[in-house]
Amino acid sequence: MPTIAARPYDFAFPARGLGLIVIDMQRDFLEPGGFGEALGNDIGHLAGAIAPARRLLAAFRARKLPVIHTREAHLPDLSDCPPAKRQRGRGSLHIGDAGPLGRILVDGEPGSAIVPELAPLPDELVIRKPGKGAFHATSLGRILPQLGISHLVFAGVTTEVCVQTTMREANDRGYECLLAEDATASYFPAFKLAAVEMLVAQDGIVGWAAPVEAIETALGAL
Ligand code: C5J
Repeated sequence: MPTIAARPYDFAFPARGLGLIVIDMQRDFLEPGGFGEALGNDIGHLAGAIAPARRLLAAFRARKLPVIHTREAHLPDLSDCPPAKRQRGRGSLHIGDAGPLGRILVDGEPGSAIVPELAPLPDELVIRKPGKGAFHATSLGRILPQLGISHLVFAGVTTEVCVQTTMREANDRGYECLLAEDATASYFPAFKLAAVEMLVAQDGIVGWAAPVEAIETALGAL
């Protein structure tokens, strides 16, 4: 089996069982006026993940390996947004309120779109999700077996919220998971570092981590 040089040890994968999942690289999290900024975060911490995520997309597309994008966005009537989620926070803007990028975290609004640098290709799956984890209330759990995916590479934002939650969900469902360390980011750099360490601790209790360059090298050798 091919391998990716990773922590805590090399990540072995079947050449046709590997998929990429890019979590929530949306304007609402990365751009001014969106959900992330409404919560009081410094969005500048996320920009550095865009270029590495773009390289990952190029590597998977070049090998014709499956790519899945997720978007955290609610139905316009907010029927899939639990009151606890909508009411959380003490800022003036909440989910569903009108902001500079349209209604915050609502499907179809400008802020819910994926940033243009990472725009999905027409044949790539885009999963809208109402929760932090991408398996909750979505079709992802049915789609992965249909695509023959057993091993997943993760990228996206934020590391310790939606990326980590989804990676843990996938791990519990039997998928082998690798986090592309430089293609993920957090509003809190210390949380990113801690999340990566806790995922790979205990000999990979949740999975593996590797730089994009190591993933590019492995895919380039297929
Ligand atoms: C958050 C996410 N942080 N995509 N969502 O609310 O991580």
